[in-house]
Amino acid sequence: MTTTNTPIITVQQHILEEQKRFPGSSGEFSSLLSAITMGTKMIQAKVRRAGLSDILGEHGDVNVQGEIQQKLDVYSNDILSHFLSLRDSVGVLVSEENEKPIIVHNNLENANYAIVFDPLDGSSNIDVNVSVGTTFSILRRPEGVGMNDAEQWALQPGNKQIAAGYVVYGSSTILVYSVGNGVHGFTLDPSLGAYILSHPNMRMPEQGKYYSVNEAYRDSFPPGYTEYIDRLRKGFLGHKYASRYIGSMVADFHRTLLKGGVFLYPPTESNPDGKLRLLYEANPVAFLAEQAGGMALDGTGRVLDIQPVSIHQRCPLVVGSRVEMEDFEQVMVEAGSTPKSDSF
Ligand code: P6P
Repeated sequence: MTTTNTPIITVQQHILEEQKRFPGSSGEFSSLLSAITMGTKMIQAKVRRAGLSDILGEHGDVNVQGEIQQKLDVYSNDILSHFLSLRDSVGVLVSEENEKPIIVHNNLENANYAIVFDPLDGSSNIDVNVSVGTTFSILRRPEGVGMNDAEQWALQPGNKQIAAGYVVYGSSTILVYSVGNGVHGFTLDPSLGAYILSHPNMRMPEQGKYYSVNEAYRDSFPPGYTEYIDRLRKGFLGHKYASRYIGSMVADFHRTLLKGGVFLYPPTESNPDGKLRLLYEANPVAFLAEQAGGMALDGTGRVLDIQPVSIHQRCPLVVGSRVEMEDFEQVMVEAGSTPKSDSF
């Protein structure tokens, strides 16, 4: 008899249960996810001590994005790459921090997965103690594609993801993931060093009260976006909205998943294709949003249907509750930005 009526379920136990949904899988899937859980536990330990171990400040190098790397970026990338490379089932790694894909096992026949990840999203917020996060997406090697074409392992539309998730390093450390069977959240208990199921079967509210966008760029948003944001500011469909913007996509999405509403990163003058990366930012959250009953659009259609052409390509992202998202879609159709579709 435990001291509580609520079963204590670790993420490892949960993954094993989910694993049963993949007939014939030999535990490689749970091994993959355990690499991510182990890596993020070590990342969070550094994040929690960032102010104490002179790890703050810039690493000095510049990453493929042209951004000055923070030391935690580098550490997080090294840690996740290390643990994932230990898994025989991993063939290719694609990280925001690496210009090219990393070929992990080019001679193992069961190296059939590509893991796409952003080791530390929101890193510009590290030095001011604002929540940051790790995102990941798991793809199966496309039929007939070998190691000599590593990019093709990752250049698949988001609807091909077999799993995706994130870890948000906030007031607590929470892992959220889905293997296509709903969305589940686990809170790290630092005293146990274990992720414990805290948010089973997460559902995004049908409608929320927050909208989330960097309004400083408002004047450069394409037609439709400002009209939509004005509708949110004035309130529609019966209630007023409040604005929340953290500036870390994982944290802004996590709030949207829990409370509903909408998060937007539209095209801007400096980022005409949007700032967020399709493969390891938009796709994972779009997968989770849809699994939780929400929607994710890029202003012209469904994010998960975008066929990627380069591993670091950007895309606009509007993600949130069904009510707000259907309204967004309608506004964009009227603005001529979105082709009329009957799929929503
Ligand atoms: P802006 C963080 O640097 C990030 O990549 C996302 O996590 C976040 O949503 C976005 O950039 C914030 O960008 O232009 O509003 O500062």
